[in-house]
Amino acid sequence: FGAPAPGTAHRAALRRRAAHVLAGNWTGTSTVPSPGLYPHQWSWDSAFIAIGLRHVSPRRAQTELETLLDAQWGDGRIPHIVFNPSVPLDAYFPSPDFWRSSTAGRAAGAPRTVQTSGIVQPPVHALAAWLVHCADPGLSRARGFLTRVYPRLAAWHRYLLHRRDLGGGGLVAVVHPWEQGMDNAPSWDAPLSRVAPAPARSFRRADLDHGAPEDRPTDLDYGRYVRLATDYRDGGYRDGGYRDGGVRDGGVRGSGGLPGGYGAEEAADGGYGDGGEADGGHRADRRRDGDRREDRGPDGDRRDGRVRDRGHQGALGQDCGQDGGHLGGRKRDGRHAGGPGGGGHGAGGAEFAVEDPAFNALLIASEHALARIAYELGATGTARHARAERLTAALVERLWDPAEGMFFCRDLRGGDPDPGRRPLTGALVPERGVSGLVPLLLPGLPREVAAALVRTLRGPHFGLGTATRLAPSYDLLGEAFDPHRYWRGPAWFNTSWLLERGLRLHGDETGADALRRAVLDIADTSDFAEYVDPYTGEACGATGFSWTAALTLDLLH
Ligand code: 9WN
Repeated sequence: FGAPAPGTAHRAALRRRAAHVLAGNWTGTSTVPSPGLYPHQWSWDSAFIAIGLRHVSPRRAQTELETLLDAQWGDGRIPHIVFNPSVPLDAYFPSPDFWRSSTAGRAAGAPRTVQTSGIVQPPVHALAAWLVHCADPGLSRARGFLTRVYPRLAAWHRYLLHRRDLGGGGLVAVVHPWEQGMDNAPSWDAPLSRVAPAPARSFRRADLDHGAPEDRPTDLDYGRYVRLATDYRDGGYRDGGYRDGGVRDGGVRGSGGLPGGYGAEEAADGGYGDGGEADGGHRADRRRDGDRREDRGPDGDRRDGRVRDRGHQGALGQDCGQDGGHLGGRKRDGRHAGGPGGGGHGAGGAEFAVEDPAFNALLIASEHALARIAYELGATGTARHARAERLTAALVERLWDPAEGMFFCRDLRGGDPDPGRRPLTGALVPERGVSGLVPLLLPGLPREVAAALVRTLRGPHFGLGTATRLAPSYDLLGEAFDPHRYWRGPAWFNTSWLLERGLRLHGDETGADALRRAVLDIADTSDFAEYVDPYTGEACGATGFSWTAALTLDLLH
């Protein structure tokens, strides 16, 4: 199963081809995941893309993230799609006229001119911003890149931690499978089964113009996706937790007084974390008007100046090279400290509310990155590292199953004898998905948890290095396993990249090197496929897929 390491000439050719894919998918301000299937900007795609693009053009990588952040909502959410107005409405479903962000999302502070979706995707952005900074710190400082993105990223994390802690245990819940990014993973089957599907005739699936039906989610899945998104939209994109007081509460603007000590910690980390300002729309409008000042952040000159004054001191202790680009405060062994913050409240109105291991692990990795960024900007960052460690403890407490040696999704509306009870405790969903292995990228995992994850990755359910070339998205032995259907078995390059980092972080250099070689080999032979058969590496879905090309570039470095 081991792929040979590519020679120098081969690596250079692969690098050129990957850069060529990204150049072809670049629109001038961001990169589309795939011109035919996904012709707009996607949130977590852009984060992965920026991580690779930084090796080709740090400037473009910064722009990629800035374009996305320009579409941030006033309540802090980063929408999962930013629509390109020059693309015909029927090129992708659901289109802007479905989401109606500027009207339905007005109370939540949706931008007035840029059209977006109203749901989110995994928070890989602070991690990406830090890695992009590290690619060219001089350029980054000269452009005030971190100074400008830091408040927006802080507002994004605050949105998730305040408005989306629907289970009251400190973790973030997704309210739609598209939010977690692994759309039709079998873990969603049970929670989705309670959702009445929208009639198939009420929408047209543009994805089937580009993808084989047997590689894509089913019509029944789509009916349920549409129903959930419609209900969320018709509720004004309001979130259900009791911390959700609307745009005008302390959620974005203020930083104090909320459960879990989030505000106090932000203050300790420099106090410039309130950058959402509930004016995502104004920012987007300004940008359209050509008033995008490269040298000034959305928070005005006062804060900008203050941060600049202290700007470069931070590089002394938490530089880009520390712990090989990993982002933890420190690698831990032994038991985790502290408990999850937050008081009890229910899943509000959300019909679908699931705590997912990968989504939360990426938030934690990004919180560590935000600590690094805060430090670079002159704060200590220690409170953010501490919060990341508390979130890691909550992740283990709520989603870890020691008998199975992996993390599972918690369906907040599942298995509860009394659906009216608050807080909802829900139940773990007994489906093994690759999402449950992604927390391996966390530095603060208890040692025995990391070791068990590596065993599970190599064991019969995922077979990495024994049965499979890349880890499948779902249990090889699971009833729903299908090696070609999207997130129900195929291997994906973003999850492989995350697992490669995790193996390396936890000391399995040999395993990480082998996985890296396999990713490079299969990206090459599959022509940068969207996803592949985990056994054979055969291409599925689109080719010339942006994050595949971008993460290839990163692994070539
Ligand atoms: C819905 C863009 C996105 C990825 C997701 C992937 C797929 C969209 C779709 O494509 O989802 O967001 O239409 O299927 O599942 O992870 O971000 O590449």
